[in-house]
Amino acid sequence: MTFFKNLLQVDSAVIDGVSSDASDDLEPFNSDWMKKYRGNTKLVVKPGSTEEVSKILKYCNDHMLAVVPQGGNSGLVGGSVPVFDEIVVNTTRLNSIRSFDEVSGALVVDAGCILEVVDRFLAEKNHIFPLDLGAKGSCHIGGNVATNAGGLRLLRYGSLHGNVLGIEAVLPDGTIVDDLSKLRKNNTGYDLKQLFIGGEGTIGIITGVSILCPQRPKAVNVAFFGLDSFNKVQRAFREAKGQLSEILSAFELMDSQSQDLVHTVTKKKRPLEGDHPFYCLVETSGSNSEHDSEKLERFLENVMSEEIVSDGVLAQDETQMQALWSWREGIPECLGHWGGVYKYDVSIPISELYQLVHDTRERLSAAGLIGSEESYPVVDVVGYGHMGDSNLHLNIATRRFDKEVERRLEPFVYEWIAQRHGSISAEHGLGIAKKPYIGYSRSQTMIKLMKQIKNLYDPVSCHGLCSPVLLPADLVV
Ligand code: FAD
Ligand code: 2HG
Ligand code: ZN
Repeated sequence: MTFFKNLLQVDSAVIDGVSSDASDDLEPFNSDWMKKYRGNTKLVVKPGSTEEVSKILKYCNDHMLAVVPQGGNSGLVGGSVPVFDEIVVNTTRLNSIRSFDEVSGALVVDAGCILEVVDRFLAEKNHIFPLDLGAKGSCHIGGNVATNAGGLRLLRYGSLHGNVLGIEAVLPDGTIVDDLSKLRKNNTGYDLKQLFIGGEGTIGIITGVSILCPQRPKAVNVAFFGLDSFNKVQRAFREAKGQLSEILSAFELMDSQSQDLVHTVTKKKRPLEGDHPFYCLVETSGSNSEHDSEKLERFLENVMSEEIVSDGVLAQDETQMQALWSWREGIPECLGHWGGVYKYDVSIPISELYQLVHDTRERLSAAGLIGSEESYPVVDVVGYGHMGDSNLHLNIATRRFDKEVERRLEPFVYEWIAQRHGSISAEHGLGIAKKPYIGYSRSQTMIKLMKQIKNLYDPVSCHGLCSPVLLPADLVV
């Protein structure tokens, strides 16, 4: 602590917005949303400008101090937690909307702007942020870009790798990289901003983002339906792409277990009568309300008459739309109700997407780890996610984090995915949770290339804390 006090005295301008003493003040920065990872930071800095970020990183670089960037701290792989004793560089005070061009749709914001705040700003301008996710009320745009978050409408608006037009970032030695272009096309050499998108803070701190935002759709419609097999879910998805085509904006999957757990926690009235093994939420976004709802109604009639869908309901107004979405968006929060949740966020070829849930459930059942009584560690195994992106969220809701459960899950899940050439992280990143397992999804050559890039931008990081591959929580500068 004396050391940090000295640091404060060295250059108070550098560390404006510092918290360094009361451990209560530091608690939110030392724990994560899942309450799974613990940090040990004694110092949180909240720079108010790109220049301050630059001064902080230069200072830390010169004094060999480790830092970890932190946005809204909503990440699900522990990447924003100072698990050693890193200084937290929190982006909360970088919160200005810099500019918006209503003709091109190019928006420029500070990295610490909260996603929901930005989307509300855009709503007033009849535009929409091309990313939406359950943590929108707390996550920062910089964190979204650093994790290349996917979210609920990637199917429609595409990945941040395509939508981000430019980035301003600070390298570990304090160099400010100004690549805040607003151009859609710019083929002049390597597109280096892509390294920061999904880079999880390993090569620098993003301070500003320029991004292309589409016009807000005039008409949004939502349908929710029940199906009796995963085969039928796949058929419904094919039909949705064919029949709803350009207006399809989300196709989300939920299994009955996930819906049962949401029901147990929220006690809300279910959207459909009876039990169905699978549920899907389909959203359309277009420009003509009458045309779009007619199209969605026809689609629902069609898939029901073909017996692809067993039962379905269409939202009649905004309130009903939000109520239907809550059965999907509310899953992560409800699963945390019993204690800990083991989370796997995977890409698998779509035909085998749900088989992982069956196999995992069977494995934990065979080991006698699942049950309704308190003595069993596992409450249930559930599968849900972004069907439209072949992205499954396998979640194991537990009463407590448990070594025996963990031993049965890992490396089983990763081996299962590698056998099918899938990805062990579809959208949440590696963080500290998945970093040791990168080899299940990337070849040694790819890992070597990544290390070379990391070393190029951050050559002094290999001191003490550094481990052989990427370690997002160790932006040691
Ligand atoms: P943090 O959690 O603070 O940080 C995440 C990582 O980025 C860390 O490694 C951190 O060091 C780094 N980082 C943060 N800011 C910067 C910066 N300015 N520069 C460089 N590095 C930085 N993710 C999805 O992809 N899709 C979803 O649908 C989705 N839904 C979610 C729903 C819930 C309820 C929750 C809790 C999380 C969800 N997430 C989802 C996970 C999470 O990735 C996103 O919430 C979000 O992108 C993280 O942003 P953040 O500001 O909270 O970042
Ligand atoms: C979602 O799609 C998020 O709801 C969170 O990506 C998934 O908690 C999870 O596993
Ligand atoms: Zn997701």
